[in-house]
Amino acid sequence: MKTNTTSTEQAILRLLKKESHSYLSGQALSKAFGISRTAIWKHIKAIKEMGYDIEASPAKGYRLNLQNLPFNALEISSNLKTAFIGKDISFYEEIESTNDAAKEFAAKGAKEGFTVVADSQKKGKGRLGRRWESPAGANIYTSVILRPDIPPVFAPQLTLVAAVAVAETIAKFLNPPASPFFKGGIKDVPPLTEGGRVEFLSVKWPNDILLNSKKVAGILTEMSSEMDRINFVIIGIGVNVNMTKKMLPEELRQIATSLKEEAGRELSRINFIQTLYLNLETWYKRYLNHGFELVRKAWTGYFTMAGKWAKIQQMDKIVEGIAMGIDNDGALLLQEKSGNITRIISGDVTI
Ligand code: BT5
Repeated sequence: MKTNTTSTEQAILRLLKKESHSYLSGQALSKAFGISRTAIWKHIKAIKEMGYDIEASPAKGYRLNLQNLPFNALEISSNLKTAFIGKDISFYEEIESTNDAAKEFAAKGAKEGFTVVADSQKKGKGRLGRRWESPAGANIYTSVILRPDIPPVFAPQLTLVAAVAVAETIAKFLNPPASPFFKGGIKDVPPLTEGGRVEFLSVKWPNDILLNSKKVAGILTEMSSEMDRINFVIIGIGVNVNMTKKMLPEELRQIATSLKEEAGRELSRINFIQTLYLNLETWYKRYLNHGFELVRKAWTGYFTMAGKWAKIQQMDKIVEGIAMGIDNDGALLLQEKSGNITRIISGDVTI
């Protein structure tokens, strides 16, 4: 599928969107753009190749179906309310890994807020060389370049910043509040819970988001730094939006889920990623301006595992104890049988 548009195609699309309630004749378009009807027809053909659903009637003209807009950079950018995240988007139908691509862009000097988005990944990455299943046409795979002026040791806190942003985005789509934000652009998002079976949303330390105890999103933070300063951080986010269980390998079907599986209906990936970028930007700015405490509080609000017995698989050992929450640095606090409280900096948690 074609993923880039010329400026004329973008202008035609804007007009088609504005006039989507009725047909626009080839003649009217030709007059509006000062080009022949054949040229218009060619542009429309190119726009259709991008996945836009345009009805063409020889008698009436062209009409765009707004209900079925393709997932691409142009749609993600239109009406995006952020100041810098997603202002520049590099979009791919298929890519190895958005994190790897973002790293290359960052190394070449891409600005803070530059994002990579893909419809599918061939080598989607989890932590420690694990694989992130990334089927096409259903989910969100995006990587955001950040250049925070913080000491490198604090970088893991950014995973928690992103986790709060993802959890908040999911929460908004489950039950959107009548906030001013929803009045501006991302309106008409119906509550996902209607007819669905969403019971709870939780964060799992350090990088998972769970819906009804199954993984719905994961975050992979990577960094390039000197001893005392960060060159860039890549926040990679994968959210299972409209994926069905069948799109996953057998062994993941019990532990993974999607918003659609839990809520019982499709969701607009465009609306979702726009909200996600806005929430990420808001939490990132809050973190830079006010420190980690606000993030810690918000994250703790989604941490439903507090007080539960947890097992932490680390590189060389397993630690067990009661999950207490996170400390001021973002480390997991675990009360071991002896009563000692251990700070966990890395590892995989099972409850
Ligand atoms: C993660 O790793 O959860 C981080 C996932 C980050 C993915 C994004 S997508 C955009 C960006 N580009 C990339 O290449 N990556 C990032 P981890 O905690 O290691 O979890 C990996 C484990 O989750 C796997 O071993 C599976 O058990 C499970 N898993 C794999 N694919 C999944 C999926 N689509 N949904 C839910 N669970 C999945």
